[in-house]
Amino acid sequence: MTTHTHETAEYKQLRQTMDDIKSLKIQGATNVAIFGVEAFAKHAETVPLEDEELFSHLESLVEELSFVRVTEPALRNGLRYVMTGIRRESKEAASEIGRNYLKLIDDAKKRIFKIGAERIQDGSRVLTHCHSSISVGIFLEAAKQGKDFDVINTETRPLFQGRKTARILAEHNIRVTHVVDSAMRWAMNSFNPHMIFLGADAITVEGVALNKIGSRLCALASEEEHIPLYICTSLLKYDQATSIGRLSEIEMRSPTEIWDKDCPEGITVLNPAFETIDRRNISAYITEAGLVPPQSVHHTFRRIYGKQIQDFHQSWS
Ligand code: RUB
Repeated sequence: MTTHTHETAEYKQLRQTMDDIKSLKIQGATNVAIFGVEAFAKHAETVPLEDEELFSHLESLVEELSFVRVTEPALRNGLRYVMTGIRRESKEAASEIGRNYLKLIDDAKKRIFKIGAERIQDGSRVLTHCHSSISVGIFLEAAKQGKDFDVINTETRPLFQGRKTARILAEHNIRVTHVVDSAMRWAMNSFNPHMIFLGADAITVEGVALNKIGSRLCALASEEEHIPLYICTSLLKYDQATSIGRLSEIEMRSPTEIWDKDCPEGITVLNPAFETIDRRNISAYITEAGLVPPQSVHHTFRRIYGKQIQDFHQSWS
């Protein structure tokens, strides 16, 4: 009996992963990349197709998966990495190639946690927004090193990802103060945090970061209160398409996440998921390559990953 492309367990798992990314069961740019690349690579290895049929099937899946959440270049870079690897080697090597990308992410995370933790001292107070696994990883590393500090975090409407951050910190005995998003500037003024740590979903060629809605307000308030703001992220989130002039897209999510059943007729509810943080407001990126100023992100990305991740310029021309 012939197995069809859509019947394998790996294909079903890939579809499930896409649903979980869309619904935010898998949340945060790093996890989106990890789970997306893993499921794609396993499917690529087992799909019962060869040659042209194989590549056209995989390319269409790359297109679909890349835009399940539009503001996620770490996933797109990972899919590009796997496709390049398959073309160079064979589809039989796909899972291993996928694991190599996950290792890049994992190595980057470990380095960022250590480098970021250097910034935290006894008595430090840090403000964060939303749930960034990278920012949280830095806090946990600093706590592991025995540093005594506290964190202020926002609840992050409409889906309350900030509660996840607060829960994890509390579970690790890190003092955390939780406020509503609109109290962000009030919290800066009242508690004088020494610095702000935000994650990133995407980084553009100009060194602009894209992160959860509210991040730009946070950056503007940090300017008013003179608080340094760091973006804690792997350079794998660099959006290569921005270097040929494309704009990084901002995902619009369903209005029902904000106001569902009892929303009266005649009201337009908008739910942008992310916004840009001007590079002017970014003191530095805390990355696997160390602290990187916004204007150096593009060159640092190419220096570190240029050989491993197919250059966007090549694939585009
Ligand atoms: C999460 C968010 C996070 C970044 C970075 O948005 O904006 O700050 O994704 O996360 P969402 P990480 O909840 O819509 O996915 O540091 O884990 O990569």
